[in-house]
Amino acid sequence: MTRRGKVAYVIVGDNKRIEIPDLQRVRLGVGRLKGLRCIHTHLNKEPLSKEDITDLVLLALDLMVSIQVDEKGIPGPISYAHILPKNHRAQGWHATTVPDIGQLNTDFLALIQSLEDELMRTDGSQKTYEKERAVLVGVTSGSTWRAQESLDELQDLAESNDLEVVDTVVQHVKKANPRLLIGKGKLTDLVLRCLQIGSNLLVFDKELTPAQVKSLTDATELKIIDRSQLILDIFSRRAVTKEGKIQVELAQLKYMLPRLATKNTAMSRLTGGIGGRGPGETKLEINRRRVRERITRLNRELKQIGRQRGDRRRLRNAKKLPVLSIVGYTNAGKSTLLNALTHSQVAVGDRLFETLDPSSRRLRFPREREVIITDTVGFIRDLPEALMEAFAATLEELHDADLLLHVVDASSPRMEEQIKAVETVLANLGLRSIPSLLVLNKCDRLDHSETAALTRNTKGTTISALNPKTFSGLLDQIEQTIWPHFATPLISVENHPLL
Ligand SMILES: Nc1nc2c(ncn2[C@@H]2O[C@H](COP(=O)(O)OP(=O)(O)OP(=O)(O)O)[C@@H](O)[C@H]2O)c(=O)[nH]1
Ligand SMILES: [Mg+2]
Repeated sequence: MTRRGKVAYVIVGDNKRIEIPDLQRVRLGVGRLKGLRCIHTHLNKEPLSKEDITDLVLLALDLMVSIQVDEKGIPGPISYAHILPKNHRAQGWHATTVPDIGQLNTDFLALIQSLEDELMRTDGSQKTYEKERAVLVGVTSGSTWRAQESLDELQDLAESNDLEVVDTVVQHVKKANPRLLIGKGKLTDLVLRCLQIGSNLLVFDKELTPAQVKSLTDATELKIIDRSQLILDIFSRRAVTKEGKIQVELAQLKYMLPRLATKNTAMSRLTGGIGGRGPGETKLEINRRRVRERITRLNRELKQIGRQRGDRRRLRNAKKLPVLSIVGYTNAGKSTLLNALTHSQVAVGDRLFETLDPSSRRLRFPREREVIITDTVGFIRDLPEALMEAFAATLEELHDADLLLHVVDASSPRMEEQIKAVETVLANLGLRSIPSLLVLNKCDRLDHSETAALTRNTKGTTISALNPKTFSGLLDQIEQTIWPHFATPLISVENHPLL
């Protein structure tokens, strides 16, 4: 029954169960309830069951009401439950039973109104949130510590995508539930938490199968996305050039294709991306055939652009200038280093995936020597496959490099893992045979002993991209690798022509 008192659905079940149909898919605002009460009969002389409460929460119903009916069909005690704005005694809902209908004198409209008011007010008094509020969920059968660390990175990703992270949760599962990933009980807790803290977006720190996204979306009133979709969303916000935009749309379509359910009730919520960005709801409400056609067309366009880029590349190679490519984990400081070395203004930002489009600059060394230095898109562990494919052509250029500068954020607590992730990507791209230098950046954030220990353990060169005075060791190494037969004596920083 709707909040206005109209009957919305009539559902018939038996004495064991009733099946609630797919309720009309209206997207709920933050802190909003569905505007529906489920009123049903219980034939077994029991008040509300556990399943009733689960449905109340998962479907964000205004009320769940059960009327006990005896053998003769005479209605008896009535129970009703609603969600609570905050957990009282570890229980996020409240149930009441009255002996008969004559004693049911609650003003339900006022009750629901005050409930919604409070749900929207839980974290202060503002009613509209500026950013979309997300709850991040790590699911693990292993160590909590690892899952937490991985969630830290997911938080960076979410914040880079302008989301406000309102809670992070690690869920332990003995064995992943193939349908919902986590058990229904845990899912109910999560949904309740979201309702209470005003979030309608769950971000899973894991790639969900198309079936899982669908069943999670169907089972709850929340928007469900996974890490890959979050990364794709960031890329779609950052793409600037035509090539970048095509690459990202291609990756999004490839990611979506297996997720285009044939009976797609959840589709529009699934594909809207965060805040309805991404390829756009209308654009994606097209069927698979059209998606495939578009993929083919984009691939063709990409090839065309690739050919032009190939021409430029050949021109550059014809000049026989050595090529130096900066690679590394996202946010390591690659663009900052390129800017500092070449006095240029590639955009730099303290968020993940600032740079998507490669850029090249000239870098002059003493004795009339020059190299081309290129900045590339940052890497990340478990990069979605669709993105890797879409960016293959851009990354292809790395094969031209004579030397790779692997820039590392030495101040990151996840440094080692990040180095490994980059090495894995390089290996997958078949680039391990190109000489590479490990550049330990952001050393201004470390103290002397930490820097010394790092240099010893990793054999890398320490720098701070913010301070060109720290570059002399790095420049020496570059020279010695690129022109080994020219080995110049160490040039002091003061009169180094580059600095
Ligand atoms: N303290 C400190 N911060 C740095 C240093 N180098 C870069 N940063 C900062 O780190 C952030 C990321 O720098 P970027 O140069 O955009 O990093 P990137 O590797 O190009 O990142 P993506 O393009 O996103 O992959 C910026 O806020 C920089 O100012 C450094 O040596 N020390
Ligand atoms: Mg960059």
